[in-house]
Amino acid sequence: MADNKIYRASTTAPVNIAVIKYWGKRDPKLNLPTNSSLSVTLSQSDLRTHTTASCSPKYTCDSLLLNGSPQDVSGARTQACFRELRALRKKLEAENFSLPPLSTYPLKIVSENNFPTAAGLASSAAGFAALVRAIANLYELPSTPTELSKIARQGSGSACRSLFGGYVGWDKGTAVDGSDSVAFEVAPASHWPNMRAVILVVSAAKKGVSSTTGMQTTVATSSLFPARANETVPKRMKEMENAIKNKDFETFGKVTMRDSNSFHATCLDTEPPIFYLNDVSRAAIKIVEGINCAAGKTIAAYTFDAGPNAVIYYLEEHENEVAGLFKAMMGEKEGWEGARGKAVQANHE
Ligand code: 2P0
Repeated sequence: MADNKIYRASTTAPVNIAVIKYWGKRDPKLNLPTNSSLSVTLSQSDLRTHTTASCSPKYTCDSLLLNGSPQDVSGARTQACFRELRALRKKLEAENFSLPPLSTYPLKIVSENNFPTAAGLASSAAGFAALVRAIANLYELPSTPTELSKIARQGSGSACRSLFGGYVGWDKGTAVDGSDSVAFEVAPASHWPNMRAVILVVSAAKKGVSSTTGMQTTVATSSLFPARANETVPKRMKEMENAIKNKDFETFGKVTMRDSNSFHATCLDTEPPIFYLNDVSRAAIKIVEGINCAAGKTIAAYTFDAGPNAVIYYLEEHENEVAGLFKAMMGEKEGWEGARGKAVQANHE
């Protein structure tokens, strides 16, 4: 009898916010970066993508629905993820003839974000991580998060970091085929469980310059960029890994803020210049400086991705001085919404 079944698997993937930023590709096709990066995974109860992958001989073509809207799946990035995951499933099927030939069936992917898409909140990171893991679960692949990170990276670079919880590095690697450009766990969330993040959504609008286009232009035109990629970031990666291992917030915070500023400086140094920060973002920087000045040490650290939204890291014991103060000062200001996050272990199903 013909197989008319629908095979299905669901998963969630968290948002990650980099404290050492990925900006620049040495290979745009494979999404191989010019520098390593490091991020903190946010709580899935606050910010995450939920994805269901299904396949069936009844389906007529591959499809992807994001927040209820059909998406184009013909792009090279989505195709690369589908191709690599199907190849791994095909291998399993060749080793075990009793397995149904899922690799030959069209795929249907249904994803929902619980945060604004493409607003500088790493939606592509959680999106591709969830897509890859949902299909890997559907295909019952024995792959580790590191192995899957190589596939998710081809969907969107920062997605490789969303396959882990806690504190996550992405090694730029040196191999031309990208085989060593993978994500790795620096420390689980349980290592430093009092880390908190408050996200200040300045604008939920789609960003003006996409990360992919922006970073390509920066690599091609910025004179500051080579020093950032070759000298500044390698040194900061070591400092940041040590700060996390030692639970040294002072260093964690200082390096986070300096790296955000260095990334935005290379954006401004791009021809034509790229402006992701706005006046409200700069006001947030001033408030953090005020908080740290009043405390006499670094207890809050801002970072901004490819958009104006601020992510402020702090420790739970400074909730009132940091998140409380932000709420009091900015709560009334138009365009500001607080979304409280907590750095926790991602749920690997
Ligand atoms: C990061 N960003 O490390 C940096 C900081 C934005 C600023 O990773 O072209 O969407 O899909 O590989 O992953 C955004 O870049 O770019 C990003 P693609 P992606 O989080």
